[in-house]
Amino acid sequence: MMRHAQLRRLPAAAMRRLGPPPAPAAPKRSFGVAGEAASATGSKKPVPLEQVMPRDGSREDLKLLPSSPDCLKLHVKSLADISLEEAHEFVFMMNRYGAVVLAPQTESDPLAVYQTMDRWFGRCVPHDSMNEHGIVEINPAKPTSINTANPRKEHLPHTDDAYTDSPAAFCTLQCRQSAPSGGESVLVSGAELVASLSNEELRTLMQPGMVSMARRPAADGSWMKVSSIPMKGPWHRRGSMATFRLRFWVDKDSGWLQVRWRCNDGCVGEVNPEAKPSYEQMDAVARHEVHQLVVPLNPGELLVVDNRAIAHGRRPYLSEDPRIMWRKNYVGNGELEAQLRTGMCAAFSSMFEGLHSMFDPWEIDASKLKAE
Ligand SMILES: O=C(O)CCC(=O)C(=O)O
Ligand SMILES: [Fe+2]
Repeated sequence: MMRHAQLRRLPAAAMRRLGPPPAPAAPKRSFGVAGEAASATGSKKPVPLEQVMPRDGSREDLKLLPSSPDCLKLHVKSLADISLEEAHEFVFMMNRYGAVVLAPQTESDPLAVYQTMDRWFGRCVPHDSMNEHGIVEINPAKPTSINTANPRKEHLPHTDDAYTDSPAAFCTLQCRQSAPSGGESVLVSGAELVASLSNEELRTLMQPGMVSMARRPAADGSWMKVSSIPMKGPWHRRGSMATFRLRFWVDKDSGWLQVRWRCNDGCVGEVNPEAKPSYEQMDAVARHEVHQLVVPLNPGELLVVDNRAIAHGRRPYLSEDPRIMWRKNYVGNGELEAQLRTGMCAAFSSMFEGLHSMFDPWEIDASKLKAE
């Protein structure tokens, strides 16, 4: 069984794929003397997290996108019938990069692909616009949100389900029709966002009620009421919005740091003034080309993304071009559960100390919440 198969490293293939380290970060800020965690008086100084999340390949467990989209491509004979070798390669690449483009050599039934995906990733995460197969069609002719409605506007980097209490572990995007004028997928490593902060800023962002957001279906652009979005655990309700503190969290079972991200794209409501500078800093990083990996997809190719390590989006394209993507998201409780680790990296560093206590689940007493 795949579940019990050991993850085998493939050094030669790995070396081929690693490529040069990503380009240096764009906006640089100063947090005081680098490496200095405490002053002479004992008061702690903010520590830049780029020190604990080096993006030069020196930290093996840190998921980082490669510098070329070719490195993400895994050629397989058929998506419906993947070999054990191909599955091993897929696991290796996912754990290294947090994203893989599965490129089939033979065109198979586009629905047959989901036999493999369902087996690998388990239960599908429901969406209000999904069809009977759990697939959401991304097509501006029948848009699902304000962000998919307008091709001429880029869909800014985000992680899916960022306004729910348990975002999908894996997103799959199958290209059915690509736009000649653009519409490429855009990926950003969550590590780039975190590395632009100090440990103090990260702590602030993890406080309750820092950012409010909700889904905005395309029909009228109205905010989708939080009552129709699954909410429990570390959430508050403010009017029709969810306000949350867990822009980042540590998975209690794996101890890995996970990201939840949305650029300020119209689905974000209020940002607490305390969190504003760090949110804006990360927003600038996510929008900056130097941190974005542009991934063109051909019809039949399928992009798989670790939704807790990598943000995804889409480049603009001309409205007259047809473009169709199929999105299906997963909980991650399938055959590959034991081999794939979601999240950016292990959070064992002392920089993250004290943050675990914030992840103890607590239930909101719904009767005490007043919908405005
Ligand atoms: O259009 C795309 O490629 C991405 C769409 C997307 O990210 C979404 O609907 O959540
Ligand atoms: Fe998305």
